[in-house]
Amino acid sequence: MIRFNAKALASTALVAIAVLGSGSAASAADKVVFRSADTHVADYPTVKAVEYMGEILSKETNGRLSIKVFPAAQLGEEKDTIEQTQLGVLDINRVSLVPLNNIIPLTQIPSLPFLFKDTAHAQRVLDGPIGDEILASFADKNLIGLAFYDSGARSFYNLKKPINTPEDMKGMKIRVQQSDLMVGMVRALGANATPMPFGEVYSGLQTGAIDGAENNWPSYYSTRHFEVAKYYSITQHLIVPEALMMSKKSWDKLSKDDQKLVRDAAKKSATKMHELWAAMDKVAHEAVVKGGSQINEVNKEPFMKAMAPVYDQYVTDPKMKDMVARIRATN
Ligand code: GTR
Repeated sequence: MIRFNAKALASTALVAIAVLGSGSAASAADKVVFRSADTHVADYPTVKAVEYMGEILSKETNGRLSIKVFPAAQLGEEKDTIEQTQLGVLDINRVSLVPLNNIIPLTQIPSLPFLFKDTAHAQRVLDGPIGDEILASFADKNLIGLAFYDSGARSFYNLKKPINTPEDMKGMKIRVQQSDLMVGMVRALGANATPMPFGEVYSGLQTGAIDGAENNWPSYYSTRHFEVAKYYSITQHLIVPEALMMSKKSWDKLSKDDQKLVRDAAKKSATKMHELWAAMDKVAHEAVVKGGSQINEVNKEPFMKAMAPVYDQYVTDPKMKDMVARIRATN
């Protein structure tokens, strides 16, 4: 968090620029610029949505509160920025829910394969009490869960051949996000799971360190992975949202009123994200088709069956079992 005072002004170029350009609505001493991280490039919907949240905050406080987003993993890969957020070095962070799996147990639930019927079902669950419970559990780990963002569905892609059945994946080296659950999920298919930061996947594919990975259309497209790994097989095994969160240290410095403003602005940005996501999903899908990706539909049943054991392996806690049952019972 950058708080504007004489000492900070003397030492930070960013502060000086912000004050010069800020107008006179809020006095320099009151201003707070939240630093926020994102692994995605500047025009990706997640980055735009957090910037939109900043615009709302700035408008509602006459420029007293605002957000500066650092895109393209400038501040590090998700595993590192999560730690920085816990420590209060970063104020806000937008990450996938998956790299939180090893830290916050309940984040594993929406990260389970084939749990949600479709993205609309996921949205209904996450916008309701179950979503609130998951976000509230962030506080045990020095984080404040603010909102979920759309992230479509993740499918496998690789540079060797179309995947039609789990057997096609036997022995393939598949990159996964840094989470034990993801390692278990890919191993259940008989493939070799390689946990790796997002930013290393492109070169991993190029050098053959990995044969494939899994992601939604926008990420497959924006990273240019589609140029190297041409075979995209629509398994849609994961419908896992993004998480928008704040450092508890930064949160605790805010007044109750400002905390409410931040929470409300985050929720509004999630609504904005629906629009941004729908548009980008379409653009990305069309672009990879045009770019020569070989896309195939798959029968999901054998994948569901092969991945089912991860539920017994990872959902052992009664609270988690209960949540899975409640999600399945949600229409
Ligand atoms: C994307 C997600 C990123 C990152 C990435 C990955 O879908 O938006 O935050 O987690 O996946 O696979 O690492």
